[in-house]
Amino acid sequence: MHRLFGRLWAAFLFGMLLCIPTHASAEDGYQLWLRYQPLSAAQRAHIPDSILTLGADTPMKGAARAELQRALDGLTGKAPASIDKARLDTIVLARGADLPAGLDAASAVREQLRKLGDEGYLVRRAKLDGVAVTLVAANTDAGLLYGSFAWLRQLQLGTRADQIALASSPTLPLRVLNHWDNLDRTVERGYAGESIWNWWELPHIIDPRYTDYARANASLGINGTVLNNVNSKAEVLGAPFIAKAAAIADVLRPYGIRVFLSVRWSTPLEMKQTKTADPLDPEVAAWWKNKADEIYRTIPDFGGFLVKANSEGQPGPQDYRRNHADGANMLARAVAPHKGIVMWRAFVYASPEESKAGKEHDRAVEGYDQFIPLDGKFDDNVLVQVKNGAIDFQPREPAHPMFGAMPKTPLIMEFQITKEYLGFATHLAYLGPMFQETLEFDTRIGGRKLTVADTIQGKQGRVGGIAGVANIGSSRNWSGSIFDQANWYMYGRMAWDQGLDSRVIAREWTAQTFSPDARVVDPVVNLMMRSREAVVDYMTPLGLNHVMGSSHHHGPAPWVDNLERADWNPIYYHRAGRDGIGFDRTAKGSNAVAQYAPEVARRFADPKTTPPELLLWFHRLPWDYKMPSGRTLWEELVARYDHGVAEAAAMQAEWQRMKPFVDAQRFTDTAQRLAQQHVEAQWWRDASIAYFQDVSGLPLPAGVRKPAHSLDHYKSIRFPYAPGI
Ligand code: BDP
Repeated sequence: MHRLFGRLWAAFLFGMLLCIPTHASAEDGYQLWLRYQPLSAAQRAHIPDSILTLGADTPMKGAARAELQRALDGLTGKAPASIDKARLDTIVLARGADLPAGLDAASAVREQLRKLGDEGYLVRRAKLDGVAVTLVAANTDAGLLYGSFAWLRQLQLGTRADQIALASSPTLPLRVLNHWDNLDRTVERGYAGESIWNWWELPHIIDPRYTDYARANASLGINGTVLNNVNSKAEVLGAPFIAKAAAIADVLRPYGIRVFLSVRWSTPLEMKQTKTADPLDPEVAAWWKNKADEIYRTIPDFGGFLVKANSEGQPGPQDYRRNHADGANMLARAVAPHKGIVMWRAFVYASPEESKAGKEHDRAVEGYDQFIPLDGKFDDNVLVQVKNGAIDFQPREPAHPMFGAMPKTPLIMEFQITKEYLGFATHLAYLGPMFQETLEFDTRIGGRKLTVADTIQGKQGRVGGIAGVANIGSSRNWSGSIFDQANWYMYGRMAWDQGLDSRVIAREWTAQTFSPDARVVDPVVNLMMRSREAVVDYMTPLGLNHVMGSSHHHGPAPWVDNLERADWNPIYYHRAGRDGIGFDRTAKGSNAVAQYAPEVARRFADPKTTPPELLLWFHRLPWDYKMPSGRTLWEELVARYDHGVAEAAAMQAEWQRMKPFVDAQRFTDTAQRLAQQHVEAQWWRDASIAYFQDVSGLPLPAGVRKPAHSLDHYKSIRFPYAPGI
């Protein structure tokens, strides 16, 4: 008892030094899910009064301690000054190597830590010098940080402090955010204000927001961030920008987050420091090697490069008749001596010889066609980053056929958290069910159950990672809307564990963001869980896709047929005419189905065994095709649009019932967005029905309401100042 008290006294004094008073702030969403509101008296009775970190002090342990202190201040509603000696309780943070002699459970803890890897943690009750404590144990400081956040999450969810027992480790080593942030602070597909990175003021002026960004990500276990847009610029690799990135890296490091950069393939050429960007040219390889050395001198734990090459007009190795492996490997060799990696994107949809003699081209097959032959040709530190679906972040896509098809190459799953194609930050669409749908997709590769999650976790080949295109900006609430924070949260939780259920994650987020009261959690979670399907129904039902307004992707535009490339036009995707609608990806059409394992290919090849949700993705069918519901395809399509609008109305009504439980600011902001979502859902429905009625020449099914305006009206609507372009 006395020894422990001595340790605590030292911890307490240290805590006093660190203690920064917190001010109760308005509920404007800035605190995200780390609100640390006072707990109920019953819960509070069991909460530790003090924090003890064992072993040598490090910035990461300091970060964990500061977070615990901040949280305990908030959760207990008091400063830590009043240690109640009669009911002394403490939270002890110790790495396996630092477990103290007086710990009763030491050998059991060591045993468990053996299974928890570099980033895992263990939280349990134990006795130290005979006194009950809460122990957070891990093999590394990062584990201690994650364990501290996990413990705080449980407290915020309403679990009593003395009943928390946790053991967890991440399923993937690489869990990153991709910022599509430009150097002028605009954000490609960003709907939450400017970039949080104030490039102009960096590296001299450090916005405290960078620390809060790091805290939020560390609370989820995100351990990497790509600072800039995949459509990158040569300047990113100039000395001034490297210094700016280094300043951000310094802030993120204590939170276990490594910094990466998106690089433009032609950088050395554009900087006029080489005569070519050919990856096989020794001068080019030497340039990249020197550049990597330069970066690592300022950012010793730099993560590596993310590359978008030969995609949407970006330069790449194919400009020199080299392939993606040639390009990726050259960069990989530059960062390999520093243990860096290259994340090479597979988002390509046009081959170099694309216009191969007028042959019908299916954008959906291109990534697979270009990359599968390269399996086994990439260096060990190259990971190929694949979007969740083969087209482009649509409200619903079947899983990309590349998952599982490259067993010798580690793949990174790329999800889009920012809602470019799902209503920006205006529409409430919780993406949890969508990400889960992809991760759980059974590839049947090898004729056995093999989910997409299994393929990136290395259950079939090499271990990969996960990336999320961030929805984070400088808007006060970070994500443009409160409910868009849930998508950031959900992404981070699923990045840690792909087996987590999206509903469970929604419950966690709601409890921490609003209140653990069941009168809030149950209805809000129900609203969230139906939201993405509502969006699918009013925007892209039955497997339709890519029918959004040109370039900004806001609103319906299924009629667009005049864009430069055929596969940028909505009419290319839906192929609607008098005789039917949909894209034939069976053997009679592009045969994209053949890219899946035989069992899956067979299922998708037959409209009868294709899930209705993906029907028009794989099949072109007559309007009077009989659906499982007994309706014709046309009737079903119209019914789905109507259902989507009804869902938007229901979501709006459900939120209204939350008024007594939610603070005015967040309630009103959300209510306004839901009202606008309902209006836009109606617009999507009306414009789409008006158009498909026009091309099909069919009358509206009986009892269906006519679109409010003429097709010409919908076609005339323009959005010259839509955000995110
Ligand atoms: C598309 C976006 C575009 C991105 C591209 C990509 O519209 O802004 O640059 O994806 O992922 O969906 O590279």
